[in-house]
Amino acid sequence: MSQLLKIIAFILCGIFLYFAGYAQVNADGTIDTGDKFEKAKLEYLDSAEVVAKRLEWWNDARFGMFIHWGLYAQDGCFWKGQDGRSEHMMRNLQIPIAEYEKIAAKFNPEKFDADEWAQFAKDAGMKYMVITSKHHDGFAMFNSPSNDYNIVKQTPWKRDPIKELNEACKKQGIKFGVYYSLGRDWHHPQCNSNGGRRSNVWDFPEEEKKDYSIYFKEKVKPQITELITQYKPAIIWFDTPELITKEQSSELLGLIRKLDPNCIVNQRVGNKLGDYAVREQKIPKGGEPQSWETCMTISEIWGYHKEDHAWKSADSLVHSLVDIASKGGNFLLNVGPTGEGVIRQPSVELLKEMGEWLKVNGEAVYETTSSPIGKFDWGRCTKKVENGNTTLYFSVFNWPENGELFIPGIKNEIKNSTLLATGTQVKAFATDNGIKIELPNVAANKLASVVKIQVYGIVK
Ligand code: FHN
Repeated sequence: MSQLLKIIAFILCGIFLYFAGYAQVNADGTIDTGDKFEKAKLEYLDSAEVVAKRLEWWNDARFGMFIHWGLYAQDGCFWKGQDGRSEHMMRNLQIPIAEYEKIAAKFNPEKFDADEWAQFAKDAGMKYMVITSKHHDGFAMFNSPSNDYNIVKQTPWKRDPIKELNEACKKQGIKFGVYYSLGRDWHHPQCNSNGGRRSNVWDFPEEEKKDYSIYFKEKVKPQITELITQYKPAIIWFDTPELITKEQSSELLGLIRKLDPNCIVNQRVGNKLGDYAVREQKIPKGGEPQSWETCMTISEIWGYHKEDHAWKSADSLVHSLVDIASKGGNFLLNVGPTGEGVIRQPSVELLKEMGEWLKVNGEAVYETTSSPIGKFDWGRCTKKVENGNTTLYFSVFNWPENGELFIPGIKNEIKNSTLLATGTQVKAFATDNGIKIELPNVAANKLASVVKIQVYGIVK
């Protein structure tokens, strides 16, 4: 099939999948399954109590740092002057393995400072970190004795950033996790995918002869064992499970549970298994039937692309964090460090602004549960129950001009009502069908201001 026909077929396929609601065509041209396949409720291999216990700290944490870092960052997703569009550069430009490996020979991120990255996460108010230990290009960003295609063996830098970040996060009291691309590996000859659409078919064109179980045995299981035994991560964040069978997903989960029963595994271990659901680049309309997390880029592209300046705003990021928390989810916000090992300044500033907001208002996010009364066009509600009484946090995005808020459906007796940022009292009184709150003229914070209402009893 000529190259042009291939491109037309790819576009038509993307349009079909897009309008079928089964996929989104991303800015970088990749087609992801999006959330459609992940809507199903998770099946657990453990009891619900065991899963809940494992997720306790994670559900309290609410906010984490995602990091996409790899060889594609060397020249900002460009290769020989060609735009690779994203961390999918190797596939987007069909770069032969022999050529792509040459990038490793030059990869020397001398400005990398694990303590600095962990400090950025800490200052942002993030409670955990998840970094790509191996993305789709198959290159291990950690010391992998089972596979020489790794950062210690192949680069002049010869350091293990996963080890260094794990130690730096411990010093900051931040939980450390690793991302692992499960069903896409463009370095291993046996890693196949649906119709080859997401495989390396340029070095290994005979897709039908590939046997995923060989890749699974030779690379996946040894590297997951290394990641757990070498770094004891709090989370293994699998991605793109593709063709993995239910038996393989179960086997992998069993291996992880055996090595570390406390290690949290996301649902992209495949086949509806895992401890929590993943939503990508989007926030669900309502609550989810299980623990869940939205992962999102801070700009447009996951990996560092040197022309990606589409930074999100601090208020939209804070609103997303609160919106997600109000629906009982976690926010995993991604940065893409450069080939020199630098997290770009606009990301640092946005993280700092979020951290400053959380320093004052974090009580309305951390250790909260979802809103018992839905959402409002002016903001969101999160909840805490302590000693049989309820605290509701109303994060106001749009400060009402008339200086009033009305909260329908709450009949509980009011114990106290304050502005979280200052502790100053606000007038709140019960009406026949809810609570009326009188606010000062000026919002306490330009990003979002929180009104804290404590009532007697439980608000369901
Ligand atoms: O293809 C990957 C993509 O590069 C990125 O890693 C995201 C992050 O969740 N996961 C896949 C797209 O769904």
